[in-house]
Amino acid sequence: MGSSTSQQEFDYLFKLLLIGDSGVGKSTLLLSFTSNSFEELSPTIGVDFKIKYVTLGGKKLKLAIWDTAGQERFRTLTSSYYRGAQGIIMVYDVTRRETFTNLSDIWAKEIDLYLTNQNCIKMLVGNKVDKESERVVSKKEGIDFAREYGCLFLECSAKTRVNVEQCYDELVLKILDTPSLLAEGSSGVKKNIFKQNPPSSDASASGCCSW
Ligand SMILES: Nc1nc2c(ncn2[C@@H]2O[C@H](COP(=O)(O)OP(=O)(O)OP(=O)(O)O)[C@@H](O)[C@H]2O)c(=O)[nH]1
Ligand SMILES: [Mg+2]
Repeated sequence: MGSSTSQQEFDYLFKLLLIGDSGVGKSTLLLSFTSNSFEELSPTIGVDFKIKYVTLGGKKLKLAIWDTAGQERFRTLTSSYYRGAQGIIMVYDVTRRETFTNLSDIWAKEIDLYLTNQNCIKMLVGNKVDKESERVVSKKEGIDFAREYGCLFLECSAKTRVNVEQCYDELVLKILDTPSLLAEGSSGVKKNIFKQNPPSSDASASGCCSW
C-alpha cells in the first residue's frame, strides 16, 4: 500500500466491511493495517470503524473500514452495515474449522441477504497463519471456497503482519478496476458514507458507532 496522503484530499472514498466469526481476528487485522501494531483486543461490541488514507493505483483514497462484531447477539445490528459497501472482507481462522464452515453456513447467506451492491468485491482471508502447527484448514480449501463464491483469496497473519497490507491492496485495486464501484466512490456520493450514526470524532479516529 502506498504512503499516507493528506487527510483533506482524496479521489475516492470506499466503504469496506470486515465480517466473520467472533475471534477470527477481524479487529486485529484492522489494527494491524491502520496502526502497524499488534495488541490484545476485546471482542467487538456492535460495530467499530477506522479511517485510512492511502495512495494506490495512482489514486488518493480514503478507506472507511467497518469492523463488525462476530458474536451472534449483534447480528441484527451488524447486518445494516452491509449497505453501500464496495468491498467486503470475510475472515476465518485457519486453526478453527468451524470458522471456515460458518462461511457458507452463515456469512455467505448474510451477504446474499444484506449486501445492496451486487458488484461489491469480496475477499476471503484465512488468518493466523503464524500458528502453522495448529492449522486445520488447508490453503487449498480456502482457494476452492473463494473460487466457488467468486472471491479474492489470501492467507495472512494479523500478528506477524504477513500479507496484511496485501489483503487490503488487492481488494482496493479490484474496486478501482470496477467502473460502477468507482462511480459510487467518487466525490458526488462520498458524503453518504456515515449515514448510519455519524462518528463525532475526527477523520483519524475510530470508535464504536452502534448506539
Ligand atoms: N496468533 C495469532 N493470534 C491472532 C491473530 N489475529 C488475531 N489474533 C488473536 O485472536 C483473538 C481474537 O482477535 P480479534 O481481532 O478480537 O477477533 P474478532 O474477529 O475481532 O472478534 P469479534 O470482535 O468478537 O468478532 C485475540 O486474542 C487476538 O490477539 C493472528 O494473526 N495470529
Ligand atoms: Mg472484533
